[in-house]
Amino acid sequence: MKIGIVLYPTFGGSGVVATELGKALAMKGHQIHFITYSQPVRLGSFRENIFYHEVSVSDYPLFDFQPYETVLTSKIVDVVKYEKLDLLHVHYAIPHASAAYMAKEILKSQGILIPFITTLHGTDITLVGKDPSFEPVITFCLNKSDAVTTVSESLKNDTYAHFDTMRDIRVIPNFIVTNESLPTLDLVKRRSYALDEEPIICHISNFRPVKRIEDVVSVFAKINENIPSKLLLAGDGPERSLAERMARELKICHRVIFVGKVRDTSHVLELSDLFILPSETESFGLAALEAMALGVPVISSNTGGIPEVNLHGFSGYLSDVGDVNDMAINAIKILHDKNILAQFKQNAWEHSKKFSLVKLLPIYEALYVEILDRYTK
Ligand code: GMT
Repeated sequence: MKIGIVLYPTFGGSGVVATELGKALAMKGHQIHFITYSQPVRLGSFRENIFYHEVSVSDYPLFDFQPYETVLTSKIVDVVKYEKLDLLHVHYAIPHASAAYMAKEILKSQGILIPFITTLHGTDITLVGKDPSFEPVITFCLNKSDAVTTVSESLKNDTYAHFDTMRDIRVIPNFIVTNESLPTLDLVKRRSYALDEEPIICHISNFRPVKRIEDVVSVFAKINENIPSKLLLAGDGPERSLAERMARELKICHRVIFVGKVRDTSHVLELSDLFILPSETESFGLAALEAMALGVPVISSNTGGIPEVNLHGFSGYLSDVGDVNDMAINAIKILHDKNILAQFKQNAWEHSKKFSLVKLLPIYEALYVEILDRYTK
């Protein structure tokens, strides 16, 4: 199949999932055309069956706001027409679903039929999408998509709760490339961050308020009072200075290491003993799954789709949003005994296999075939 994937190219989970999906489909022989405004972070270099079409918006002085969605729509029309695409798969509703709908209508007027599938990732529904300034457009596009998928049951329920739609929504969970075994620890590298007896705790995100970075630092401070540890913070964003300020106030600066944006998060996860994800809302929690796939247990909030990923008492623990005491107690339960930690690491890795790419890729492919069949009959 020739598939156009419209995505955000940044470090966000939706872009990561869309890119990894495209790469995996290309490996299976499909021709993949990524359409977005800059090279997707996880795309890597030149690969067989993968093409990248950049949407560049010129800076016209009349506009205070450059019309990205219009330029994206024209680019989609162009790519579908000249690359002879069979199908579009757009990730994140805003503005990708409305651009795809518009492109579809333009192409229809020229005698070209193209279906589009919308995958909802979270904030496009739970935070941004339900804002009255987006809601009517999102509702319309959900109803007009040839198929809608969400990355968790929780997000599916949120979509029905916030939008006026009765349409069928399929849940296709996010996936990871699973590892055959737990990675072997690079002790030399680990020693540049922590003493052998100090657990390494980590958090990876875009440091937006929804991630509750303040809770990450509070939980870590409580753990550190009981078990001297190190905190690795990967990523960057608006709440980073809050985390730095808190670390200074709590006098734990020497224990907190900011590593900034990391292209390959496995480098941080491979050194870590525990991952903290205390988010306010999270449709899935791909970062937690990526941690589990490398044998890192997860201390998280119990919001949104996280309980579908992190199993309480097995791959980690879940607490109410903001309950930093409970999170710290749970973390200490895992970290205080080497055997318990080893068991949780094993469990996290085992459970991550439920989300292996090998299991989930055929579900996407089957959906593509089903939708295309409707267009050819
Ligand atoms: O979480 C983010 O800040 C990025 C965001 C995105 O839209 O790229 O992530 C969302 O999609 C991910 C991939 O499906 C999910 O794993 C995240 O849980 C979801 N984020 C939220 O719901 C806050």
